[in-house]
Order: sequence, then C-alpha cells, then structure tokens
Amino acid sequence: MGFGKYDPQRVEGKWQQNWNESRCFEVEADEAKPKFYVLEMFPYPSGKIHMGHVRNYSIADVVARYKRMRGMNVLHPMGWDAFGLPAENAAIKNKTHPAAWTYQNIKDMRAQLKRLGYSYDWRRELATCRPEYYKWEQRFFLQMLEKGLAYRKNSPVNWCESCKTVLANEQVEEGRCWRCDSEVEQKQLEQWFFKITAYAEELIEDLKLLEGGWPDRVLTMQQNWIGKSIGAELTFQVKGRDLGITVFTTRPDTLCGATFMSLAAEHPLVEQLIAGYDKADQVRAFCRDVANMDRIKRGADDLEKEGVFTGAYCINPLTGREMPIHVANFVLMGYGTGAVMAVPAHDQRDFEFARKYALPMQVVIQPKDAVLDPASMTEAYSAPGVLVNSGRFDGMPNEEAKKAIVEHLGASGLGKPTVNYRLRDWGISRQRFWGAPIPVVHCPSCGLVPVPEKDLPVRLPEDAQVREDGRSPLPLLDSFVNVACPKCGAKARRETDTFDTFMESSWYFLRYTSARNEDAPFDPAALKYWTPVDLYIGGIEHAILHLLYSRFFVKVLRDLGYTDQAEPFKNLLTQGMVLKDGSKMSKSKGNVVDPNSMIGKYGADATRLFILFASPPEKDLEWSDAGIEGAFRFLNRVWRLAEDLSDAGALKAVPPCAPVSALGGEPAGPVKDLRRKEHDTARRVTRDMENKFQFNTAIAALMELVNEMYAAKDVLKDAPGGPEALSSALATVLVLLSPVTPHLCEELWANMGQKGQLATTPWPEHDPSALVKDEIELVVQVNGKVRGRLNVAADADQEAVRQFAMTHENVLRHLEGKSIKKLIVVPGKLVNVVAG
Ligand code: ANZ
Ligand code: ZN
Repeated sequence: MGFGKYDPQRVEGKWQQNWNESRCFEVEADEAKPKFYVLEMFPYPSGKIHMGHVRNYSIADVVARYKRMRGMNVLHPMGWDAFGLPAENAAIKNKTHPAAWTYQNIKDMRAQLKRLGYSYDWRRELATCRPEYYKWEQRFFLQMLEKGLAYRKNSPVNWCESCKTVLANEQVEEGRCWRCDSEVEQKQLEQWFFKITAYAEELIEDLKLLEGGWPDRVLTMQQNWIGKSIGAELTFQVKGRDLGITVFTTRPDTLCGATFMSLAAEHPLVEQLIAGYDKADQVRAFCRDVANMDRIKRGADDLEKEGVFTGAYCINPLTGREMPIHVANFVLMGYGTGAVMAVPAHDQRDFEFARKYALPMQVVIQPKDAVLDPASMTEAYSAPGVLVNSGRFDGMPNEEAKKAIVEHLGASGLGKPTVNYRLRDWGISRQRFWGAPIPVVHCPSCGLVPVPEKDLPVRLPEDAQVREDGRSPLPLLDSFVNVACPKCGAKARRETDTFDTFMESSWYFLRYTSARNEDAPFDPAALKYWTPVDLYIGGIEHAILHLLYSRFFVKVLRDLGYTDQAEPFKNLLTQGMVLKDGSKMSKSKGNVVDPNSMIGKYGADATRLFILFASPPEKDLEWSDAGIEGAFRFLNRVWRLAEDLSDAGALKAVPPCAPVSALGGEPAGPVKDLRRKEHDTARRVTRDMENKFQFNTAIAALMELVNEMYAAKDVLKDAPGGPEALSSALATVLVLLSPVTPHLCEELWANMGQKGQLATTPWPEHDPSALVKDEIELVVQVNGKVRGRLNVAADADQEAVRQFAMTHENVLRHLEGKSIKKLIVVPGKLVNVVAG
C-alpha cells in the first residue's frame, strides 16, 4: 500500500513522456471547435532559460491548459528569435560560429522547456535563422519594395569609425561606442527603410480596437510614440528674395507673436540664405557641429539652446514684421519641415533662445485675469487665452483663432491645415552578419535589382568566419557578394546589409499557424482560423517597438492579401518582473536564481506553483526560498492526502463536483459541508481564471479546500457517502490545480483510478444548489443597532424566526424596561425590534 514518497523527478518525467507520446497538445484547425491562440513572446536563444522566461511561459501554460479543458481548440506554440548580435559576440569570444552557438543553445533551452512540462505543439517550433523561415520575409520585402513600402535613402546614422559599423541608438552610450568606447560620429549612409509612416494614422486609429484588451499604459505608450500632432503649415517670404520658408506649427493662433525664425542645421535653404553673408563660414561651422551631435541629446528638453544668425530675414505674413532667421540646435530636420516660427512669449524653447540672444518678444495670447509683460515674464505662457496684438483677430479665443488664421492665410496659398506624426520610417538595414540577407543586387548598369522570387532564399553563408574586429564578413566574402545581375547578367554585387532582427519577430506569430508549409508563408485557411492571437504574454519592455512593428506588419500583409486581420494581438498581458532582494535578477548583481537548480531540487510543478502563487501575473514577483519550500510542502500535502484516502480504502474514482447520486443520496452534515466547500472552490477558481487570470487567489482557494479535507477526513472516511465526498473533492482539487501543477495532478488522478488524461479532461462545473447552506445567519437589531446574531434554518418561517430572536440573551438585555412596538423580519437577513 501507499504511493511512496512524492518524487517530482520520477512523476514529471513519466507524464512528459505520456503527453509527448499521446500527442495531446498537437492541434489542427477545426471549424467545428472554438479556438484559442495563446502565445508568449518567443525567446532569444541566449543559452539558458531564466526565471523571467519561466514566469512568462508558466502563465501562458496555465491559460493554455485551462482553455483546453474548457473545450477550446488551443494553439500554443514555441520558437526561437534566433538572429542577433550576441551570437556574433559569443562566436568571436569562443572562436566558434554564430550558427553553431545558436543551434546548441536552442537544443539546451528546448530541453529545459520540455523539463518544465509546457503544453506546446512542438511540431510548430520555428527558428528565425533558418532559411525556410526568412525566405518568406525576403519575399515580403520584395513585395513591399514593389509597392513602394520599402525604399533606400541616405540618412544619418551613428557610426563608430574604429568598429567600422553603424550602431543602433541603444548601442551608443553617452556618445561612445558600447563595444570599443570610441567617440561615435554621425554619418550619412545609404540605408533600407520600411515606410511605416504610411500607416501612422491607422496605427493610431486602430488602438481603439485594442482598448480593454491591452493595458492602458501600453496603449498610451504606442500613442505617444506615433505622436499625432494636429497643426498647420505656414509659409513666410524671405526678405528681398523669391524664396519661401514653410514651418509646421501646432499654434497658428500665435502667428502675430512670431518674432524670428529657427531652422534646423541640415535645412536645405541654409546655404542659399547665407550666400554673400560675411559670417557664412561661422554659420557653416555651427551647422556642422550641430549635425554631429548625438541625436538623442539634441532632442532632449534640457538641451542648452544655441543658435546663430544667418544674415537673412523673412516677413511675418500678418504683421509685416521682419523676422531674423537663425539656425538653432533644438530644431530637428526629421520633424515637420525642419523650420519653426519662433514665438518666444508662448513657447518655452523659443523663450529661452530669445532671452539668450536678446531677441524681441511679443505677447499675443492673454490669460483670463492677468496681463503679461514680456519684460518681466520668467517663462513662456502656453495655456489658452484670447488674442491680443493680433489685428483683426484680437479678442478671439485662441482655439477658434487657430482655424481662422489658417483659413485667412489659406486664401493666399500661404497656409494649410496639416497633421504631423513623430513616428519615423523604420530603418531595417544592419551592417551585421548574423541576420537575414536583404534580397537585392547592385548592378553597375541596372542599379538596384530585386532578387527574383524563384531565387529565394538568399542564404546567409552559415560557414562564414566571423571577424575579430566584429565587422560583418559578408562584404569580403566573394562567394556571397559576386553575382550575375538578375536583369542583364553583368557582374554585380549582392547587398551585404542584413535585416533588423525586429523583422523576424514581426510576423512569427502568423507563421506558427503553418510552420511546416514549404510552398507558402501561410496556409490561408489555417491563418484565418487561428488569427488573431487571443492572448499575447510578454514583458513591458516590448510595449513600443516590437508591438508596433508587428501591428504594422500585419497591416502590410493584409494589404498584400495574405490576411484579413487588422491587428495581431487581441489581448495583451504584460507580466511583472522576477525580483530577488528587491531588484531584478541579473548576473552583475549576483542575485540570479537558476531555474535548473530549482527544478532539480523541488521539481517543475513546485517551481511553477511558487511562481504563480506568489503574485498576480502583472505584478512584480519577489523570489523567496521559503516560498518555493512552501509550494513543495503543499504538493506533498496533496500527495499524502490522496495516499491516506487510498490506504483507508476511501479513494474512489468519483468525478470532480460529483452529482448527489454519486454520493449515495442527498448529503447531510459534514458530507454536505465538504461538498459545499468543494463546489464553492470550483466556483471561485473558475471565476479567478476568467477574471484577468488571478491564479494566486485561485491557488489560495484550493489550499483552503485541501485544509478542509484534512480536517474532515477522519470523520468522513467511515461515514455514509463520506469516501465518495472526499474522493469527489480530491478529484476537484486535481482538476482545478492541474493547469498549474500538471504532473502531480496527472499522477494522483491516475492513482484514483480515473479514466483518461487530466490534460484533456473537461473543466468541472459547480452545482449552485450545493452552495445553499442549511442554516443561515440572521442579524438581530434593537432600534436599528445590531445586538446579536442567530443561526436559523434556511427555510424557517417568519413566526419561528420572531420567536427565536426573542430568546437571544443580549437582545433581551437591550429590551429590559422597554416595550416592544414592532418586530420586522427581513427574510434571510435580519430581524429588527422597535422598542421604547
Ligand atoms: C509655433 C509655436 C508657438 C509652437 C507656440 C508651439 C507653441 P508637437 O506638438 O510636438 O508636434 N516644431 C515644429 N517643427 C519642429 C522641429 N522640426 N524641431 C523642433 N521643434 C519643432 O510640436 C509642434 C511644435 O514644435 C510646433 O509648433 C513648433 O513650434 C515646434 F506657442 O510653432 B510651434
Ligand atoms: Zn544589371
């Protein structure tokens, strides 16, 4: 007799093999069944799974298992975001190859995920560094090229001369290269771009579709990143020349307060404006310095405002005033028109600039109950007001004046309403090796020639040796670079830039629906059935770029005819971090807890249980050794409970939330009490699963039920219907707990003699009539004040309740010396005695 010691290693290995052999997590599209697509953000194969992964995937796995038990057809896939810089660095360091390093890591990490018992359909596994994968994004690129959505342009980049490579903004640390620490320059380089700006309006507009499904703060971050700004373009004539300068402004109402003009250092008119000016060289030097500034610093609010006069003037179209034209360091060429009408009285940056260079200031917006004096103002006034010093527009509320002034200028072709977006086109060129090749050829006579689709994939030569200095080996690799032009056959050069790795992660969730299809990126029926992703789970650090690029990609693929979806992810759950001693686990802090050692010591189930119990999914989680010990102890408690019942011959194959008939007739006393607790637990757990996945409270409810079973089992083991009630409750614990700790639950389920796998067993439904209590508690009031509580039969009649209330000691004391005037019974709730 007895189940032996709870040995997670044995139990977990056994059930992982069982699931694997029964293929119970493999799914196909099935129109007859409702689907649920749950997805975690796929990992970069860095070498090892960390606790953050375990948390992310455990949350997803509980959802997947729960939805499956609710009868849904659940797609839950896993794959690898396998291109990227760390592989190159590791290859240099370990004198190996990025491909070898990556594939070995995938192998190790896959084994770790399997050891955690996640319910993936492993047949759909994909690695983005495989040509069978990136072949399709090369095709998408060509189609986008054809539609004008991919293009090449000269653009400023961060350049490290010693590494001879472009650096992403994140790789520039205080103006220096993250790798070699030398000064980063700004350089113009031909680069590939995706025209994400063509979708700016839709990307903003469709955020509405995600309300309620995505966290509000993520929606706000997306909105700010796209940065829609409603304003106008106004044109100013340059004095004495046949030249106009157009500005973008959100405040056309302040036009009469525009006292000078500020241009970006890269503004194309600068050269013309300074022609003949005796200080032209000084202006050029200033422009060069500004253009070389770190672009992040240049856009920062606290930038010290600097500028230089160009020697030229333009004319304010409303006031006729001459406005000196300056070049200013805070004006960016990439936004609006690269020219700003400066209104120092009402714009803080212009205010600082004007104070510094003693430029004139004119108040044109008057607040309600104050008069602004430019001489004594200490900052710009940017709030609403009515117009002053604005001629015919005086007295007009400024919101109204915005429209009126644009209309007025519009009549002479000098103004029009305009919408601007902060969003920039997506630079997708990387001068890196470990990425997907961009499929074009540079021909000396034909120019840029797309690689014909039949020649895809353009394979990355996986055996190319990475270079010690970190530069891509591709440009020097003759076998890769030298090709015949696909158009004219002449000797041509292959493009050696590779795609930004954000590209692979922008569509992998669609590919899972048809991961093994070699003839097309997607099987249309499967894509239609499974998408959109119903629940996407990952870290908040991806709240902007990855999610934005994915949203963009889905819209492009829709316009290319692949899908009819407009949005990739219906619901988004951003899980909190895993902390140790209050801070994020990291190697440098030395506070990392390795999942492997936890699984080795306590098992996958205890690790999953601790992580899911310690905190609700969106909140940070503090790692605690005592916590995982506690989780392990609880599982042992469940194990021993089942074993006890078995030893006592009280373990029956009764279904969870068993009907009354299975308990041998209408239950009473402790049998009924346990049954009530069991059904109420099923109700609470189901509610918590449905309501934002509050696994922690669901687990707490199950712990309560187990406690109650311990307290009742000695009495119930031998009572009529008792073994059945205990077995039903145990079955309920196992079913409800199985999404969290699937292995232990399967094992005990089998030990109960239950049929079939728990993984595919339907979720139980509680019986509302089981929740009804035999006795209910009534509050007794005297003159509106609570003086006692009574337990009465749930079906007691009013007269019985009245009589019973008058036996309560404390109630009687409060009635001493008074006469009863009225006695009101609110059935099921209270008795109120009115006395005086
Ligand atoms: C005149 C003005 C008066 C402005 C005023 C503001 C307040 P958002 O809301 O971010 O779109 N601007 C336009 N292009 C710029 C550029 N390339 N670099 C730096 N600043 C630029 O900001 C729009 C405002 O930012 C524009 O409205 C312009 O200044 C400035 F009381 O025009 B405003
Ligand atoms: Zn050619």
